[in-house]
Amino acid sequence: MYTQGLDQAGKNDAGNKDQETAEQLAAFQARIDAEEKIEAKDWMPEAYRRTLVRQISQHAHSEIIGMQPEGNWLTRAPSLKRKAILLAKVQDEAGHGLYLYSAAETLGVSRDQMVADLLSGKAKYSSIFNYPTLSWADIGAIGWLVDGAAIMNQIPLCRCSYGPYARAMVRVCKEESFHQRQGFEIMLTLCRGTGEQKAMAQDALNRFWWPSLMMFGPNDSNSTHSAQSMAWKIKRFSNDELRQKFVDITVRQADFLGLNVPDDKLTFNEETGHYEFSEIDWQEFFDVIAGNGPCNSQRMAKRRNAHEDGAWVREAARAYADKRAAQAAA
Ligand code: BYC
Repeated sequence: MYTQGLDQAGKNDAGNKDQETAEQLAAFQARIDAEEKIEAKDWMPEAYRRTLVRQISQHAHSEIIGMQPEGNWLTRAPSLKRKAILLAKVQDEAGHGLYLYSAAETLGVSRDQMVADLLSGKAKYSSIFNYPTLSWADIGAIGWLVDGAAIMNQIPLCRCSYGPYARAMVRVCKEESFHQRQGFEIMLTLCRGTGEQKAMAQDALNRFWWPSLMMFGPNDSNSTHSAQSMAWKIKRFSNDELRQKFVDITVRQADFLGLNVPDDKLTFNEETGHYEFSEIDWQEFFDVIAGNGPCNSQRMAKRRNAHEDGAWVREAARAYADKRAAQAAA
């Protein structure tokens, strides 16, 4: 499975943009417009392939780095039950990452290359994971808001034009849905608890609200990839459309919890049926994705160490594969 994309690059010159003809591009777009799924061995424009490698690998990196803020609370979860649930959630995120690396590999990029791009800082991962988890309520806020935002963004990806990515998203979304509910349930428990617990939940909402809205990416007017990705049906909704859907749903959930969304200008517009909210601090967003958020260097240092610590596992797996290959050849 992993070598399909590599095979394909040689067969149809997908790696050589100059050889793409107008007919090929038109036929490809016609397939997209007809809602056909593009599969790993199909002809595709090089820019489509590169866009998918960028997005899917960054998505995978987000899942892997995203284990850190929650992993921070595994040893401090308030009960054995909470610990078991959190452990299962964090393991799910690892699974999503591996699933997504596999989907990206079908496009002819190796996992080693993707990991190297993450570790060198060339490839991005979601801005949200560069914020610290200071209290147990942050674990509730991550499940509720971060997984909630992730589902909003990922449900449409189940209909992405690239088959392997779309299919991977189906399972990922089911698990994210469980994650969102466990987060909301933590928040609900805290909000029905003591005054101190409710204040902890409010503080977590205050710190995670704006970074969660930033997860959807820059405003449509500043989104470099959206127009092309929507034409290719990789993205089905724009960044702003998904952000608005998220706000509309989540503000009502905050009301149910009895928490205040930290936005003085938040108002419900009866005519449009949508909440209007303040301008996002885009300077903060661009600082974070440039590597200057509160935890960027900590997250990357931990990831680099984990990668180095795992070198012996990769060596052992390679040695075993070589042994099996030699046995098969003999
Ligand atoms: N953070 O043209 P745009 C999870 C970058 S993990 C960082 O709008 P696009 C979970 C963007 O990459 C779920 N960078 O881009 C895990 C581009 O830069 P490059 C993560 C961002 O791709 C553990 C530039 O800004 N979800 O659920 O059309 C625990 C211009 O943006 C961000 C995914 O990865 C950001 N927030 O749209 C708990 C979903 N936003 O690449 C939970 C898959 C934008 O040119 N990805 N940038 O250097 C997508 O849907 C799209 O890639 C995005 C951005 C909507 C994120």
